[in-house]
Amino acid sequence: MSTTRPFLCRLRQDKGSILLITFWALSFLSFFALIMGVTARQKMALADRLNQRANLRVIASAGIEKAVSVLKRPDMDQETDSFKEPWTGGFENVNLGGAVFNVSIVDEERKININTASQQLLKDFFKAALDCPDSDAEVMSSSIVDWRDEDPFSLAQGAEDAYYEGLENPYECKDAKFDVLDELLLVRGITATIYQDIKDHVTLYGNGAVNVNTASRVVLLSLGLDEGLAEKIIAFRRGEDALEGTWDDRYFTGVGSMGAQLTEAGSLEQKESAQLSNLAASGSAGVTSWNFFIRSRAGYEYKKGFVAIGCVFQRIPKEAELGYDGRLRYWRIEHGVEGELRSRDYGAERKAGI
Ligand SMILES: [Ca+2]
Ligand SMILES: [Ca+2]
Ligand SMILES: [Ca+2]
Repeated sequence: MSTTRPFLCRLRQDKGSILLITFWALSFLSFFALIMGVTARQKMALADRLNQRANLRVIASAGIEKAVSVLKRPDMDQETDSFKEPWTGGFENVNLGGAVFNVSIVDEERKININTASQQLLKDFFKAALDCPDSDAEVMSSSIVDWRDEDPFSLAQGAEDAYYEGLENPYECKDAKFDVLDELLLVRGITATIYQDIKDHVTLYGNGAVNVNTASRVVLLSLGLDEGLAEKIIAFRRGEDALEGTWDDRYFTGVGSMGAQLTEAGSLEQKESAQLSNLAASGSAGVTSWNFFIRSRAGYEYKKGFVAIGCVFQRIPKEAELGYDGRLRYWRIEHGVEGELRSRDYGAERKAGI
């Protein structure tokens, strides 16, 4: 008896220890499996998202390709560019690979080129776009000129190193042309709010001649035309149905013939005729567009993510035949979910931005 009892006790203790170890081992394995499961699910979700993004990127690129092929079509009049051309309006809700893409195309020549515009043109632009006091327009336009000119001498209301180096967070005046539109935010007098108000009317592309066939009311006013004449130009372009981008739209065949075309379509006052003569003499207007901002946005109908590509395409007429070649001058990719931009990558000529 005395030898059997301790043996039985030891056996019971060993069994208890084995059970305890087994219990802990099972618990650990279950926990490990749970962690593995969660990690695997996260990895699968990430892979799915990356896969989706890669697909959307290809689909958004297809939208850019489609826009470029339209812009290179050989059946377009190379002497004029207007809203009558097939690129106008872009493309809406194109289905591809289970997703949808939307493309907008805007010619850059409808805008004011901040690298080439004179101080007076910039001043008139600020007054037209912002309805601001003359003194504010003077400061912003002079400061843009000082920002891009190579000299260190400030215009009366402009700004060079002395101004920028006196700021709380000092920096130097660039003394070179704008590489990206965002640089405007560094120029004296241009706040984030003002930048938002003007960014769709300004460009870095083209030779500075604004296309009167596509320019907005604000840009037409900046060119020294009065409100009444700007309205007449827009009404002429829209045609009988008063809508832009429809079959009955009209266009100007040259800046010098605007007066005659407007007179034929209605009436033109003497002072308006004088404004058009000044415009033709200034060389700041034209009837053609060569640079186009294309934005292609792809997304799935029932999923939130999107990929958007923005680029500037410059078309170049072919030498021996009709139609165009071209080059991409700027490329930007954005991806995110609805209402929230997650990231932004740059490619192509990153410097020449919008
Ligand atoms: Ca300067
Ligand atoms: Ca200067
Ligand atoms: Ca129309």
